[in-house]
Amino acid sequence: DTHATIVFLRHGQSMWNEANLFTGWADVPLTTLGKNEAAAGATQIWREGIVFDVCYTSLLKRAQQTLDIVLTITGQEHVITHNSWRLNERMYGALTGLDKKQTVAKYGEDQVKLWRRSFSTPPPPIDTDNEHWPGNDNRYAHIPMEDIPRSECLKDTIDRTLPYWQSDIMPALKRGKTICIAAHGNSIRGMLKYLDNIPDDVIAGLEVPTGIPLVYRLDKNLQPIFDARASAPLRGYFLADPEEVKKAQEAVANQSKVRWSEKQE
Ligand code: DG2
Repeated sequence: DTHATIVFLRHGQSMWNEANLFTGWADVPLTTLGKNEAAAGATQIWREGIVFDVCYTSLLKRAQQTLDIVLTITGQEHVITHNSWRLNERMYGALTGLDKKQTVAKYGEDQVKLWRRSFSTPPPPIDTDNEHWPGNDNRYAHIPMEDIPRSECLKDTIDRTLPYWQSDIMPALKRGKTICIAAHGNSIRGMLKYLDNIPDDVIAGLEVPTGIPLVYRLDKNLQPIFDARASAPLRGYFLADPEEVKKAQEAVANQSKVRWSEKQE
């Protein structure tokens, strides 16, 4: 029997996804395509008949816009939303704002893969005079300066996301609520790792597709109930057919792939 339900939703295409720039904590809006991806996800949530009790999102526009679109299209504008910096994307350090393919051209494919997908190698730290340094941004003024990251690997991201999971998300799940978490590739990875006990190297390579809702039904011990539609190693299921999920996952992985024709330029 389902005691509580979680819908994870990674935001759709942002302006910087479209431009193929490392984003992290840079606050860029969705593109029109990104809004449409959110709308498609919303339609799936509505079809599945999921009604939220409470929602969670990051302090970044692209996740907030995604959640707004979902709540509007499913007719649930009144649902309370909590925002936290702990659900933000991984802080991309000195790579923030750089072109993913140009970075490959400069540092090589292996190094960039390590920065993007290793569990514990953070990108180089950002300078505190960089315009993207979050320490100068008032939306983070309530966070002790020493907690504001200068760069984060997946492990660092998970370590800052999970305290929020314990303090703010778990209580709602214990009370049997249906919740939506609209967030980012790496903050969602952290929660999935925890829920499904996924090893470090496997979670680092797991691509979270954009805009496709991922549903977890939890039993009364808050353990995921295996669903026939689940895609391993996850016990949750995507609201899309497996082919579409696979394509969306490959698209994310390939953001730093330089095509042969581009190598010749
Ligand atoms: C991407 C993820 O985050 O990058 O920060 O550039 O999905 O929030 O726009 P998003 C970014 P990768 O981890 O896939 O390199």
